[in-house]
Amino acid sequence: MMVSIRMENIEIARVLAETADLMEIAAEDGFRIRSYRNAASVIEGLGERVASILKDPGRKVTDIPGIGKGIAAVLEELEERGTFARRDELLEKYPPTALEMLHIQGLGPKTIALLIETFRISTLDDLKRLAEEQKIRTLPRAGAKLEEKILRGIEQYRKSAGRFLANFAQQTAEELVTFLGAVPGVERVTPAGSFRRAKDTVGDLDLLVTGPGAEAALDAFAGHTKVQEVLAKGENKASARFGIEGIQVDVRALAPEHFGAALQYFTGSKEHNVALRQRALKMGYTLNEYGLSELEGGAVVASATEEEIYGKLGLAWIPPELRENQGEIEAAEKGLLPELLTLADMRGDLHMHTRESDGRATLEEMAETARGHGYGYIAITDHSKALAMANGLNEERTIAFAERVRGMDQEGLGIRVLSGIECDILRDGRMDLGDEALSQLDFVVASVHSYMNLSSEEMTERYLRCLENPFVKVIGHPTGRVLLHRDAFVYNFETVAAEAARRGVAMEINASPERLDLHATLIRMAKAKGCKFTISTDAHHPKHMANMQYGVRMARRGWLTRGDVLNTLPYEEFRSALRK
Ligand code: DGT
Ligand code: CA
Ligand code: CA
Ligand code: ZN
Repeated sequence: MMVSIRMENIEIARVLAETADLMEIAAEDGFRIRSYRNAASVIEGLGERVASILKDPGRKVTDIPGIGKGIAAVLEELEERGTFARRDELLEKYPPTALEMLHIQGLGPKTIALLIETFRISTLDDLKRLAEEQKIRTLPRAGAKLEEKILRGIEQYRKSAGRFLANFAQQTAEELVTFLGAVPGVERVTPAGSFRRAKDTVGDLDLLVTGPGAEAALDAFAGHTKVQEVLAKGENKASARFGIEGIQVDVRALAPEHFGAALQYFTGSKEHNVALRQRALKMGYTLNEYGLSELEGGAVVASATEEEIYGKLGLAWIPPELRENQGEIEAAEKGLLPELLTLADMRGDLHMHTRESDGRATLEEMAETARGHGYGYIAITDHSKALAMANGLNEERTIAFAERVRGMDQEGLGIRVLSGIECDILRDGRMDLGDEALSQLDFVVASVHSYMNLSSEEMTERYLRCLENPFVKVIGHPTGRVLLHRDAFVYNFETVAAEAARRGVAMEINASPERLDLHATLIRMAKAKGCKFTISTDAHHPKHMANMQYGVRMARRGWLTRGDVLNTLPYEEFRSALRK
């Protein structure tokens, strides 16, 4: 018999996913690449070890859905020697940095292959130097633009490496809450940290476990099949890298009497906690993860719930989204915390795409899903013609499609459907569609999708000019940021927000987890300038409508109440609240 390596599923999944990335750089067949990625995700979630199935003569790995003959051969080879021929060949040809390079915005697999083959680079620093020394522009079809893009991309990548989007964190948190909750004797599993504060991205996940089974939960976690590497394990805490993506998860076991103090402490933010501790000291207390105690004598005065702790400090309980030391403690002291809006307040979704442009579903399917979310209305906002890549609509198609939307609205489907458009704002601030077409629509979202690197002056002018168009109701994803990939546009947001408020144009909070745009700071700034908001998902598929929760949480981080957000209103009131 052969010696066997007995790799864990998670290692196998990671190797397969990595190989798929390398195959992409090597420009291999897309179908094969997908089969590797698919196999990786199937194996990552498999309840049973691949190694055991391989060992059992009565069974075949090809019986696992998603595993074909090709992958089966790879799995056998992996089991025998921990790697396989195709992967070895790829690794010989491309340095490990190639995998990192795939994460750099603006660098496609083809360019990466060309760069590696031409310059034999092996690190990101090599690549950076090449771009700085302006050597990349000598490549076919490359130019100074690509060098700039690479430099920006590397900076962005280094800044965001090791952070994860909120929806990914949510998925992982839900999976682990279920898993740990099923350990006998576990009473409660509660996410804390930046995830609980609803930050747009999280560095790691922090989970708190209570109950007599809490310590056993740490063992179960460390032994979870999707754990890549246990980083630390003690009586009270286990940390590990989890899943193919390797997100760090910290699990802490607590006694129930400390739960409130621990939840408060590990929810953070650090800045909020520092301010709260100073307040405690001034009042003659100390505050740590075990409780709030008297400085003299050490008697514990509160520790089981957050409410008691905030209460003893003379404060109303502060929603986690506000805990950034941005005035929330003062507001809690004076009883001036806002009554934050909730997901249940939302009555419509006002930014979505259908097959008419680059969406994946029909008008009818989108409306049907929206009804399932309990909404009273939606706006259909496909792209305008400047986005040719997205099959954007010209004037003629806009008018014809609006006709179809109106027809549908009149069918009485139990949901009102507004005819709309996401109209591009051209470089000079004019709208991509003429007034005649725009005037026939119920709802115009104006968005920037091009010339994103204008000077601050030009970009500010561009937005101000766009606001002059009387048909514009909302500014879509107002800063253009793409989380972990692209920074916000640089312009004078305060000036634009003030002008939008003056003209009755609302600011969008784009709920897509890749954008979350506006973010909290700018939401508060816009609100201070008098702006109203919409929260919309920018759905390109019915399932994206479920992303509303992320937009609402961002709005909460921006201190918004129901009254600040137009699409919390019932249909008629909403229509009359829109810019005239
Ligand atoms: P992340 O993970 O980078 O997205 O951000 P957080 O806020 O989840 O940070 P993390 O995971 O390092 O710690 C979770 C919370 O625990 C943090 O928000 C506050 C608290 N904490 C952790 N370490 C310290 C510390 O050294 N001092 C204070 N005051 N609080 C801490
Ligand atoms: Ca964290
Ligand atoms: Ca942590
Ligand atoms: Zn857009």
